[in-house]
Amino acid sequence: MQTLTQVLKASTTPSALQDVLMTTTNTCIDICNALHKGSLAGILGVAGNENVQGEEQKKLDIISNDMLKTALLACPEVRAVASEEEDDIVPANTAGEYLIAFDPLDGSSNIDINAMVGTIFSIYHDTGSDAATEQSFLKPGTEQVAAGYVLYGPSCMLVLTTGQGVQMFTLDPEKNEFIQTQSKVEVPADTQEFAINMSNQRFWSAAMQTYVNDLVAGATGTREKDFNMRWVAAMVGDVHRILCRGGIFIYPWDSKSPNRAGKLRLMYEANPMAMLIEQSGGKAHTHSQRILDIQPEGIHQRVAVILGAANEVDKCLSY
Ligand code: FBP
Repeated sequence: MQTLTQVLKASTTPSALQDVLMTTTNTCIDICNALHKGSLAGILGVAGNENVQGEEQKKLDIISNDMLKTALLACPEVRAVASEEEDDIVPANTAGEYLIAFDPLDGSSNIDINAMVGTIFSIYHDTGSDAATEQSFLKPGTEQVAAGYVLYGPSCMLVLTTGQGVQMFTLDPEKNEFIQTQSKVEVPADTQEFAINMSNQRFWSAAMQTYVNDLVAGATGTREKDFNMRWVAAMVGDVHRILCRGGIFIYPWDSKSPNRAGKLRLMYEANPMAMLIEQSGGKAHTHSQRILDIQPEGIHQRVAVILGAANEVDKCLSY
């Protein structure tokens, strides 16, 4: 079985991008080892302040953010970083060619209950003689040159695309290296499993309520087949299940969210997951457009997300 380094070396991925990917994934291995210590290292619980999203930050949100920021700013190929936990972009090496946007710890509400969390990243190519600015990052998701996540679960896994399909790697804790465990990931076009936070139902559009009611009605309703439901409360966990066995994941806009934008972040969550899903044969949309076609207006923009099995996404959008 090949290591991540060997897989990248054998690929057409530019060596500078390989360096950015190795810096990111090696730092995720350090985050994984920190997570395993949990309360023994006093890293659980809240940090006592809010991030730019208006959310209470967990200590591990800040620890993982600082670990990634420090490593990436020291990487000569990195031009700038943007993080869900940072108010503004952080310029790095002007001569660098890559911008990286990341969610250092997705699924923060799962940290203190020892449930699945992850790190999500999205990389763009960008050059210029001046330092990068927020404007440099406002590129549609179609321009991503790489995207992935590291899932901190029973085993630590990396799921990665550089635009030639999706591969999965599992961390060998003895060697502290990611080993390729799946070379071609495919999402079945149809499914009988959906993921949505049902407690928000009364705030959804009438169309979304009807769509989900028809799923729940199952074989007794218009869908004529039963559906199962799952909700990990960490997008990285729900998307991983879909890449492993199919399904549909929905975080719709709801009347709770300002200007009906949905909860999830375009740059740090929706775009990288959309690239992984599409590279695995699935689809990823908001209520009205393909996520990867969205022209971002700001680095902390939120969007609605409907992704997974291609035919089921089409079915949902038909409502
Ligand atoms: P962060 O933890 O990075 O803020 O991500 C948001 C998130 O936790 C997603 O991972 C997950 O899909 C969703 O929010 C869960 O939302 P809810 O708390 O409504 O179930």
